Amino acid sequence: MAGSSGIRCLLMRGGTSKGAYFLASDLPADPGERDDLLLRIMGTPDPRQIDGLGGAHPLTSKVAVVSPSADDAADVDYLFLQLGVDEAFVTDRQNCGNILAGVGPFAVERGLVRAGDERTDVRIRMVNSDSIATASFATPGGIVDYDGDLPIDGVPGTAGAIPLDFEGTAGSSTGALFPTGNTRDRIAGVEVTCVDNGMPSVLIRAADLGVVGDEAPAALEADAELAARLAEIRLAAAEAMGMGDVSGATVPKLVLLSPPTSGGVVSTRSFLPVRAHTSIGVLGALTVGAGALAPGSVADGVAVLPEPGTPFRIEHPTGYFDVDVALTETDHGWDVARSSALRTARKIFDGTVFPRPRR
Ligand code: NQM
Repeated sequence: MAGSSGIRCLLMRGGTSKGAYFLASDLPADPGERDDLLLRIMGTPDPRQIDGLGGAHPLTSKVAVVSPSADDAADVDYLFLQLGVDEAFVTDRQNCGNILAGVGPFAVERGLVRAGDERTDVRIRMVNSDSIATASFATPGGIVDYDGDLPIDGVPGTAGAIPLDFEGTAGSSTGALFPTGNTRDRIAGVEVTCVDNGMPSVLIRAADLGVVGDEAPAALEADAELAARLAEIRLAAAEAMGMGDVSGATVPKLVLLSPPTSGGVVSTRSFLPVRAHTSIGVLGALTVGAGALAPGSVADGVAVLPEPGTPFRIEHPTGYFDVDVALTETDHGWDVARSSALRTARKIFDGTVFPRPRR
């Protein structure tokens, strides 16, 4: 149990992110106590997170809390928690498809799911959005094998493929794929597409904000004028998406779109929402994919659409993200017919973590 005696923890790279994975039963049941403990484990608040596990970036200040599921449709429940780096917050208001990639292997490592002889499918209820994802990974002889030959951009080398299939991602945080009821709106003086295929996001043409869209994440982060404009658009767009006042929240995300330069459908620069993403999130990419496919969105004239029904690539600062997204038109507008992506994960460390003492 929690305390200065240490807590059982598995550190894992999930996709292009890194996080601490815990069994819910190893953490305090009270959310306030749990969050206080996690902040002390990660070394938050501190820009360097020098006294904890965090890696000084939102993409490496993440936590997965995993437990057996009471839902017949799932094997395990996965609660994702995003921690601040220099600010002391813990939020369950967003999901994370990168950290999701490690949840199935973690469930096997901890004995929550019995592995098959070759591969294992784990049905995961994503508690944050109350939707289901199925992850499949290699378990030769009943042991998780993280190795393999799949490269993913943003991670050096290769690892074993973990296909992720999502159900019910459309509107998972806002209630609708296009939460304003439109595929394009004019908000705070700029055209945007507000879309939520698992990650509520505001898509904006980079050119409309005076940038090219091929800048390095650090250069975009350093642009104070751009940051102020993005913050203004985000607050106004979130109101229009029914999300209320999102000051201090990590959603909705912002994504700048520009024409593809190397064979993808569209080029992206995403914001988390203040720090710039070094690649793109999983649900983030599936959300951009859904937005780009919708007729009339701000991607019109920017994106080069794929053959209908075929998987496609979203370009990001460190390469590509391959997604398989298809939309279907219903009586009440656009819905998502298919959402899946390929990731990898790697167990880095399994042991006992010692939280910084309370001050
Ligand atoms: O969109 C970062 C990440 C993410 C989220 C963020 C993610 C997703 O890359 O599914 O994976 O947008 O906060 O880890």
